[in-house]
Amino acid sequence: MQIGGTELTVERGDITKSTTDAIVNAANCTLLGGGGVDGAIHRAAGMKLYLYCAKLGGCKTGEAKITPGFNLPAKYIIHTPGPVWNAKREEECDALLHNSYFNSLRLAEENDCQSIAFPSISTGIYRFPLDRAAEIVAKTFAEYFQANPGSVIKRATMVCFDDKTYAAYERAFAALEARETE
Ligand code: AR6
Repeated sequence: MQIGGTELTVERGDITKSTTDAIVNAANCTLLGGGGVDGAIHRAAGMKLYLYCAKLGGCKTGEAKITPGFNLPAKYIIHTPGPVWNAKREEECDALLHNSYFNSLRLAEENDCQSIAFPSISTGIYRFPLDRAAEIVAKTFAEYFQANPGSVIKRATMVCFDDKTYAAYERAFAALEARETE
C-alpha cells in the first residue's frame, strides 16, 4: 500500500540479504549482538560491526543507533532494542515498540535512506504478542508517513522470517489499507 510518497510492503525472507539502504536490527541494549535476527546480522556483517558497536556505549530501549552495513548488501544497519514483553505493563511496552519503529524511521530519514527493511522487532525472544505488535507497526508507519508525505524514504518493508509472522503483518497492513480508503 501507499501512504504519502512511500510504499509499505510485507515480504517473507532473511533480512541479512536485503538490498535496501538500511536494515533494522532487533538488538539488545548492549548492541554487542545476541541470538535471533541480531545474531544473524552480526554473523553476516562481520567482526567490524562488533568492534564499531563496542564504541557506541549501548542504546536504551526504544531508541536507535546507526552503523555501516560492513559485509551486508545494505549500506546501514539501524540498531534498536525493542521492549521485553511484560503483561503487567502492556501500555508501556506498546509505547516502547512504537518508539523503536519511529526512531528507526527518523534515523533512516536523517541519513537519506530511500529504502528500509524491518524485522518483526520484539516478537521473538522478547515475546511481544505478534498481532498486537503488527497493529502497532501499521499505526506507526501510518502516523510517520502521513506526517512526512515528502519523506526521502520511498519504500518501507517488513521482512518476515516465518509464515505466522508474515500472515500477521499482511493482516495488519490490509486492515490499515481498509481504514485509509474508507
Ligand atoms: N531475517 C528476518 N527476520 C529474522 C531473522 C532473519 N535473518 N532471524 C530471525 N528473525 P528476535 P526480539 C525474526 O528473537 O524478539 C537477541 O538475542 C524472528 O523469527 O530476533 O526483538 C537480541 O540480542 C522474529 O520474528 O528479536 C535481543 O537480546 C523476529 O526476527 C533479543 O534477541 C524477532 O525475533 C531481541 O528479541
